[in-house]
Amino acid sequence: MSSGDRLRVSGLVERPREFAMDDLAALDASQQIPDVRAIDPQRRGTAVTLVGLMREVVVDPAARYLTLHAATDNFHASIPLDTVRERGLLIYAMDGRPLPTSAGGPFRFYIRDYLSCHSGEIDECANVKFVDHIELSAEKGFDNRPHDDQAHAKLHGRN
Ligand SMILES: Nc1nc2c(c(=O)[nH]1)N[C@H]1C(S)=C(S)[C@@H](COP(=O)(O)O)O[C@H]1N2
Ligand SMILES: [Mo]
Repeated sequence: MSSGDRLRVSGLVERPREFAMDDLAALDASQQIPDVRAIDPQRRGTAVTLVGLMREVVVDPAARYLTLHAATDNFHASIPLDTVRERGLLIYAMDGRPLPTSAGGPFRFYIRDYLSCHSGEIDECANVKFVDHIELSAEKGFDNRPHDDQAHAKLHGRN
């Protein structure tokens, strides 16, 4: 995974760029969540807020959707920006090291207070693991989240 250690942010932004773990760690302390257990006791890792990340790229006001791409397993979710702007986090490290694949690393999206699977646009399924690219757009982007229990079971062998 040569590009797997960087997260690209592109689309309707003034300053498209790539972020390595260190770039995210260098973002303002006010946007850091040193230990996500403070938000969800079941999760581990260090996160930066979506607000902090979006500030770096300067989002175009015309952007209405945020699409999370995981090329590794071809999983994609496109969600209305307004609904996640204040609730989205990007988990990017664990114990000062890159977030392991077993935890969805190197970059994992996480929505505070997410809804249960396929119950809405910002459900648990939108907590995309192995995110390598975040794209901002005016229209809804590509999304292949499972739509129902059957598709979900097929994907995960559960639920
Ligand atoms: N890259 C990627 N991210 C993904 C998935 C996936 O298959 N691939 N599954 C999604 C779904 S359907 C759910 S419910 C959650 C499960 O997160 P967990 O494995 O941490 O419980 O991850 C989401 N993120
Ligand atoms: Mo899911």
